[in-house]
Amino acid sequence: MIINKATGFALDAGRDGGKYPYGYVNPMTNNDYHLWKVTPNGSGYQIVSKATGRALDAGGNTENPVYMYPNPISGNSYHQWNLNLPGGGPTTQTGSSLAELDKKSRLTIDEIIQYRQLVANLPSSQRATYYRRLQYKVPYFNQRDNGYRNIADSMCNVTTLAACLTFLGIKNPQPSRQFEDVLEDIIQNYSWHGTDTNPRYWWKNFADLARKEFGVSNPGFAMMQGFPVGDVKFIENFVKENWEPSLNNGKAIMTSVSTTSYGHIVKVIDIDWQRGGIVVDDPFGKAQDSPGNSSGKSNYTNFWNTKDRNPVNTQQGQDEGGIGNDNFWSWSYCTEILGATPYLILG
Ligand SMILES: [Ca+2]
Ligand SMILES: [Ca+2]
Repeated sequence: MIINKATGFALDAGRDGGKYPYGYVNPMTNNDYHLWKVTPNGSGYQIVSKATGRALDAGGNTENPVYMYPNPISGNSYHQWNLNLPGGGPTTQTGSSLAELDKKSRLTIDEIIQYRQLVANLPSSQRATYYRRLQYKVPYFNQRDNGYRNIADSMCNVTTLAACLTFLGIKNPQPSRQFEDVLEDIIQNYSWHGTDTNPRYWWKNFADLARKEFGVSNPGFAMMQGFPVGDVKFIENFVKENWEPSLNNGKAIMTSVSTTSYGHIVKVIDIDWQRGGIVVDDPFGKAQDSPGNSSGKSNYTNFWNTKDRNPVNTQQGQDEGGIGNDNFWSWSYCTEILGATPYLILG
């Protein structure tokens, strides 16, 4: 954006159907008329509107007003602007392009931030594809290797929250420690209610923590209604109406599941209509997608992450080893482990 120092207004490319620029009172990063592409042009820079593709033109030498020329012309001095900016003006872009980042199977936190910025600049119709792909590029978070090893098996909550925040491009404020251990410290300052017995078991705290500590917007947690086991149509409709639009918009989803007697929390990363089910990052291990689950049965026997992984201070952006990454759960299994369960959409 190009914002005037005196007025605080944004240079907007949209007056008279895009023929003239003007100052808009409220700069908006999601308004393409306020976004400009600045690229070298001869000894200066051309300044092109993202919304219209028109070039800022100085108007000639007959006191014509500055206006928007239909197309940028290389070498046209009326399209060349010298930018008197702090630090000497824009440099050529140092980051990677979206195509380069998209080739990588895993992204660091800085790359995730950059990826999301590049996707946000795409036309809205193109964003969903990339947001859905980004879900698979975010590192895997394992709760059983946490620094707080003695409570690690109760840390699906903060571990999944760390994974969700990382997907949203939120940096770990203490990079020398695992993000989930840092979140554990933070959440212990929150209170809880009812039978939850610890702040990390209280769903409201996940929503509040994300908002207050990291500025992540969310509507608060919601409850999925109960439904009969085996009602595949119900879960398909629920996912289609409630979760898939959020994934398409680049949001993160954490949900409670009854894969263990005391309940568990995973990150929903994809809806796979071809195979018929959802894909999750499960911080505990690889729950077996097999029928006959009940809230009293664990489907992890022999498929949990080991606890002997060293408590390395995993840098955000590195996979923590484990077998719960990108795990597929069929619709029929979903009907056994979802229902009357809380979930939270972040971002
Ligand atoms: Ca961990
Ligand atoms: Ca994953």
